[in-house]
Amino acid sequence: MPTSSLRINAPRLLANLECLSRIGKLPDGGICRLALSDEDKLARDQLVTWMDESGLDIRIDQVGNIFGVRAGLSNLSPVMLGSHIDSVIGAGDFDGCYGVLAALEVINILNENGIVTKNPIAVASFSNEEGVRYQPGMLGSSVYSGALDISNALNIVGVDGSIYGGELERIGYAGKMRSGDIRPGVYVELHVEQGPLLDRERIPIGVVDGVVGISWWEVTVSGGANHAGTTPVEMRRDAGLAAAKLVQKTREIALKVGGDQRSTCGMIRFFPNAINVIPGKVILTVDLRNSGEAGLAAAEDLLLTSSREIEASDDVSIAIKLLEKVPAVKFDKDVVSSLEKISGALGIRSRRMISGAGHDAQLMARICPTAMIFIPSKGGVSHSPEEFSSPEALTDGGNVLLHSLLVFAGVVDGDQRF
Ligand code: HGY
Ligand code: MN
Ligand code: MN
Repeated sequence: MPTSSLRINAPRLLANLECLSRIGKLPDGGICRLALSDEDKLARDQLVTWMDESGLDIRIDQVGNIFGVRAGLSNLSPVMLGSHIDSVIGAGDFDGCYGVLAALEVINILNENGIVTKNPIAVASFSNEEGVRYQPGMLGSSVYSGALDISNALNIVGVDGSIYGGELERIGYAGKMRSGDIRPGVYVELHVEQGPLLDRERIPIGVVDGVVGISWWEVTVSGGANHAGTTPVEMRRDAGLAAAKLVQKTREIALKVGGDQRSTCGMIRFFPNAINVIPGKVILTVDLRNSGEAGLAAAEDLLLTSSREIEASDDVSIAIKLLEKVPAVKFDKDVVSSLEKISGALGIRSRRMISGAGHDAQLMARICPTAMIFIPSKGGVSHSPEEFSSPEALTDGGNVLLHSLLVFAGVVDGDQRF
């Protein structure tokens, strides 16, 4: 069969996505497969089984990234396709998993058609991309790309008090391969958009040429625990009220900085968290994002000044700790234009866009030419059980990934060979 008429086996991809989505399924819908949890282990085991069945050489690195490698005719730099399979709490079926399983589907098509690529291929599943249990997020790709030191990573304490390295040993994924040893010539990540743009504009493919900058903060508000009934207002040092004011302020920061500035308080914990005790302490998180470094810096400054104002007005103290800082990236223009051309050659309309969500590609861009392919998310919803992409969209994205691989791995003539 001429390579131009190759297409993925959509029913197989959809079945594998459905199978993986059953691991960590919550009773009320949604998935909870936090990094290095028992559910993550089960999903990893399933992925490794599929990789083995597809004839891939499985390698696991010191931080728990999983790679399935397929030899090429040469030992040129491999083409790497991947994403992540860990999830947030109440996740949808496709965030991360789609990119990993579509890459595996590409391998199956090559196998079934007896195609040996010029470049080797590596399918990657990066560890702890979401960062819900262990901050920072994109931990596996950060270590892989040299942005985070392996010993620091292994000693990270999770929100549940567990230690990253200890949990990695417990689930049996503390690999021996030095992180970063497979040096890709190009990295392409297929992902659901997780935003409203493609769905709203009815465009099947997004060619992603950049990702926003992200900073994550842990804010500790300390006041004074006291009796809910006997303590007059003027005597209160209410950490709960002060925290509520800060949550309001973070929304005002996004509006004040404007543009594509985003700010979110996703986690908040009251201490002692008792109905009749004025909270003495509150720990909350702030997630700031902006496609421009100046905008992100302005938002961070406003977070600081807002905290100082609330300290004064509410007689509390506020400590702010940086949990993660990932700069905005622009992807490789040759890879971007190749993806556009490939989508066009398949007769699938595309548009360029940047990503408001963080991705492993954001780190891989530090070490090799990188870009991403998006498909529409219905209603732009993600990080929710309502996340949905149609079988047609999932198939389109898989076919663009398949033909991108054929070009980048030297099987067919295309724009760029790596
Ligand atoms: O937070 C993010 O943007 C990604 O889903 N990890
Ligand atoms: Mn993701
Ligand atoms: Mn996500």
